[in-house]
Amino acid sequence: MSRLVVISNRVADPRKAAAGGLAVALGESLQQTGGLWFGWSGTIVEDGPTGEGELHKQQAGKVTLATLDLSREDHDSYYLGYSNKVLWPVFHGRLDLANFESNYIGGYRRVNQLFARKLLPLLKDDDILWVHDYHLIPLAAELRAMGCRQRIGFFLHIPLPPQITIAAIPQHEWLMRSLFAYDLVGLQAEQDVEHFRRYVINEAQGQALDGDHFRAWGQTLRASAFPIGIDVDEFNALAAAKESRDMFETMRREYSQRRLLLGIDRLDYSKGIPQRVQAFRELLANYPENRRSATLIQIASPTREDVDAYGDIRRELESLCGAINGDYGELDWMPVRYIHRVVARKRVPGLCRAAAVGLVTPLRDGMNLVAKEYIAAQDPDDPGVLVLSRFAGAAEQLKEALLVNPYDTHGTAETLQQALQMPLAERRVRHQRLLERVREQDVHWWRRSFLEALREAPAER
Ligand code: ADQ
Repeated sequence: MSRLVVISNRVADPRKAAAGGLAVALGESLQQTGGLWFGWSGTIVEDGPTGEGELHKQQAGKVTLATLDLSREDHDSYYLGYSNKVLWPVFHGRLDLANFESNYIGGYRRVNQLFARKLLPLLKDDDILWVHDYHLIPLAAELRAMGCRQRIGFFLHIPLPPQITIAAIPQHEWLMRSLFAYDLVGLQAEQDVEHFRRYVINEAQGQALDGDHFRAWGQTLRASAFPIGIDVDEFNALAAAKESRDMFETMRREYSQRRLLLGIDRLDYSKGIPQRVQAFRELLANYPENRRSATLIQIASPTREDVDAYGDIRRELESLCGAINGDYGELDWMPVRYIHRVVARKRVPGLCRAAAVGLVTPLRDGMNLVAKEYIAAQDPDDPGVLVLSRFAGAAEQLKEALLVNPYDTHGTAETLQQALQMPLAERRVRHQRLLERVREQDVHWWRRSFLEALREAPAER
């Protein structure tokens, strides 16, 4: 079997449980093939030269971890700049938050070239390469320019927006053309594939062929949806462990007379957290029976704080939660508990299980794994209800959730009330169907189907 080489912005040691589902899932294939995982080391060299970085190698069982330092200038233009101030907002439909400063693209190209140059000598002829996410879109094109002929697949973890939104990126043609250096492009949802198809036909004047194959710029590739899942067994093992059971008991005790609604997210503007809190406010206003009896716990972990838009969303959320607690709170009841921190992964299943309603209401999301974790964590005999944004990739699979438009505050509030009122029999039926889907299309299924498709993809080189 060919050796698997994974390339992503960050590298995790797959043997460490804290690394989470993706690292564990990729780790399994990497272990089987004695693979290589390549990426940024996390180290920034303050006055380092641009386009250069020291390579570190470390053995993690059978897996080699190869990581590269980045200079401050490269990091800021490639990661903070082009990746997180251009690609992230545009791909999530937030053109208003994009900053098309011209020096970002230089850093993005330079770091992709640096990755290619340092990776190439580590490759064997029959390796199979799997590149992850928006930081590294042009990596295959850079590798090909240096003579790399191995099979290379790409998976985009975030949504691919409609053609006219992509076209707002000054370098969109270069970016989309560079995707055609891959043999397989994996997207989260069918809707993303549809956006890809429209771009190829209308913007690139290419063709859609049979079986998700596309031809443009003289190259053919396959682009299909491979919805990412969670590691259900790993999650269940966490749920059964002491930390999680303790968490569940504590929450049940603390909120014995109250219903919990729960949101767990990175504090990202794509996650729709202020809109969710507004909907909760409207629930309290329109259905006063929920006052004193419902509590929203919103856990939002700090993320990308070097980017201005993230400071803005934090302030907005703080003031909103403060206002609701001021307006509706009682001496013995706070409507919203907002916690700006990470919850230990070991406790997440217990917390999810204690919540009567799971709120996953992003304005836009590639997939959203919290939705799947919430389902996996429920007691099948008395499950909670998932309220899910129709704009999360997960909505294509999780049709039995209560789907909402997070921009519609009134509609979302009505759905929250419906969730809180849902009879046990209906909750059970919906949960059972959702759980089947989460189990069938778990992270191992995702990895296997992507790698199988990559091995079979048309490789013309
Ligand atoms: P993210 O945007 O990070 O991922 P998501 O899919 O929800 O979003 O995954 C987040 C993970 O981190 C989950 O396992 C969740 O439990 C955990 N997490 C989030 N906030 C936390 C907190 N405050 N405390 C503890 N744990 C927290 C990107 C894309 C998604 C896509 C994934 C995987 O944006 O759309 O689903 O990659 O492809």
